[in-house]
Amino acid sequence: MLETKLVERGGQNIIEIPLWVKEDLASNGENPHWTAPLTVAWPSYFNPANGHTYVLILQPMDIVTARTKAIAMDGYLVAINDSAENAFIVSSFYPLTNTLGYNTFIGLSDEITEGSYLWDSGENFSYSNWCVGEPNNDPNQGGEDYAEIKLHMNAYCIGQWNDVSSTSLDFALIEIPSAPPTTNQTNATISNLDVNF
Ligand SMILES: [Ca+2]
Ligand SMILES: [Ca+2]
Ligand SMILES: [Ca+2]
Repeated sequence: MLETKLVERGGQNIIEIPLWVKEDLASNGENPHWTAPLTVAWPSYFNPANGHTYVLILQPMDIVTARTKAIAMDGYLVAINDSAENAFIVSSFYPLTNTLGYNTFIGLSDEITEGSYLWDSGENFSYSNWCVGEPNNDPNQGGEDYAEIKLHMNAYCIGQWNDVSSTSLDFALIEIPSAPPTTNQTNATISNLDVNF
């Protein structure tokens, strides 16, 4: 069993999960070898503009795992619906992710029809904030159908989006279409994270 604990860091409530990234997960040259505990930010990130709660899981994972965790929390991988929401995400989470070497999945893909992007949330896809030259569906990666937001300090075009492949590992940002839960619900959500390596 993993022991999670709620800690305060920089005025934010953070769930700390005592896991360590295995070195073989850092095969990509831009990813550092971590030795620090992984953390999940919860429940501090309430966006008053839409009344939604955002949970960042600071654990490198593939897109299938990321989507599974979002659903387990009664949410979806974040749908960035306008420039204000994009700015909220960058200002809230870049300070947590910028030195950690991974970008962050958002809930946008063209896995059904190449070039036709859909939000996991089911919302209309109208706003976009792609990095210049993206999405490129990079053939060297066998195609790319899943979107990330660039939130690490060495990334080109920080705060903008890129498409990556199904084997890419990223952090996950989950949007929950409700206000932060009560303490009891928070405890339930911690168990729902079901983090395993
Ligand atoms: Ca949204
Ligand atoms: Ca694609
Ligand atoms: Ca790309």
